[in-house]
Amino acid sequence: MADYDMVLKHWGPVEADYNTHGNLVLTRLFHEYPETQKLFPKFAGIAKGDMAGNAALSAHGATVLKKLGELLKARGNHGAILKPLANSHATKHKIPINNFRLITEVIGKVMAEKAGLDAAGQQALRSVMSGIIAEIEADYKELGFAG
Ligand code: CUP
Repeated sequence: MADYDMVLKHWGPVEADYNTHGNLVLTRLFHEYPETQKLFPKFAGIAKGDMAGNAALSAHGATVLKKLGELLKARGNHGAILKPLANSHATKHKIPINNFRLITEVIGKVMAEKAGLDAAGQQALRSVMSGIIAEIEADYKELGFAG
């Protein structure tokens, strides 16, 4: 099965509740990689213990997972989705590229626990994301953002 389909097979539970899963992803990202919390000024001041109930964190987590869902469903035909995302992350949010690798690992773990993504599925997610991240990186270079 193609990597996209291996991940999409487990997308149902994520899609059924983007806010809850999105909060789990960002809360875990900020706990496991504390420096990532500083990337978005509006999240920098949230105490570790308050993350689970933070609506802004849930909302952004939902945004991230919805984007990932769109990318997965496009099965590689995602130029129109990815380009604006890469541009805004280079010029507006200034998110260094390695953070996409970190969030990929966290999404894999959350999906393993909440959506039954197995080891092969996690590998498929890494593979899909490494292609996407390479495209973001190429775009960053074009824009002169070191990333
Ligand atoms: O949109 C947004 O916000 C993003 C999403 C995505 C992109 C690309 C691919 C996938 C997804 N984001 Cu936000 C991202 C990120 C964050 O938040 C954090 C960290 C890292 C990354």
